[in-house]
Amino acid sequence: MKRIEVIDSHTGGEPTRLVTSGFPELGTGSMAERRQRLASEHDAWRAACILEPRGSDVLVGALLCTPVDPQACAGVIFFNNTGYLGMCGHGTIGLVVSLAHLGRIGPGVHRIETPVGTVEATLHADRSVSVRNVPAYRYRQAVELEVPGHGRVTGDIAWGGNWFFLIAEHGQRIAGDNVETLTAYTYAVQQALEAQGVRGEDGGLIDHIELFADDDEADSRNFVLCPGKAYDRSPCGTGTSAKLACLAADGKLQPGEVWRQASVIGSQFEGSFQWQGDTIVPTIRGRAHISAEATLILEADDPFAWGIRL
Ligand code: PYC
Repeated sequence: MKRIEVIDSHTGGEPTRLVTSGFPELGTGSMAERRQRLASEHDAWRAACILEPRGSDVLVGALLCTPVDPQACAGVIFFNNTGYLGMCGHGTIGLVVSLAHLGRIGPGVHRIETPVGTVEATLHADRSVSVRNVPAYRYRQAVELEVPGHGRVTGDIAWGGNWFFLIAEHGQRIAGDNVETLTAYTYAVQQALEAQGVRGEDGGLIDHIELFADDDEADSRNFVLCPGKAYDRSPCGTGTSAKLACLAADGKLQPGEVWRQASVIGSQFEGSFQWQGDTIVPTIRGRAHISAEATLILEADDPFAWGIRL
């Protein structure tokens, strides 16, 4: 029998499962190197933790690691139902609140190492968390794409810690009672990007699709399709970072100005940025809540101990 200790939280409705112990040892390399080792040698542990029957498509995993730099409070590797993420904004907010719940950190500024760089998280006195993300930028503007069944779609490609295709003109209704249609539409866009070889600057797969609409209570409402086909219940920290990069590039938001981004279920993040050369440094602020402290158990004779893989 194997045991994995986890803390579950949700950030604006989007769940994070923080693994505090039980995964195999990954060595002392950078988070990018350890992510590579986890993916190539121990991927079954990701599946056991995230896939049914213990997890679900919506869940994002966060493996807590000892950081390389002793000044950092933690290292983290994010993963989901299909693989691994670069950064994860809602997951970082969940991580910080979980570490505070465990009594490992208090209010203040904390450095966290991720596979795509170090981020700085501030736990505020009111328990909200701001994350100073890795630099974000718009790579291509107004990219035209032929999407089977939907015709021509135009969007921007931007990096916010993951690669995003951001679409403003989509003709879709962004509402909680329309997520099946939104999922089908954004999945068709994601498939078209992949089929037509449209990628991020480093050749990275554009695996997050983001749609925007006006919102009565925020500056914008979004729908974000994540890799693995689940939609983000939160406004998506890396997606909001990518949005800020596009707003900055268009001169529609000034440094330090606050942008309120709502999700399709109505939860909100506040975002702002500072210029750093041609890129921006986004800061995303939101709240997370603890939902469980648990031990996952993998029984030796359980045929689905390592997850249901269809
Ligand atoms: O908040 O950055 C985020 C995120 C990425 C995937 C799901 N959430």
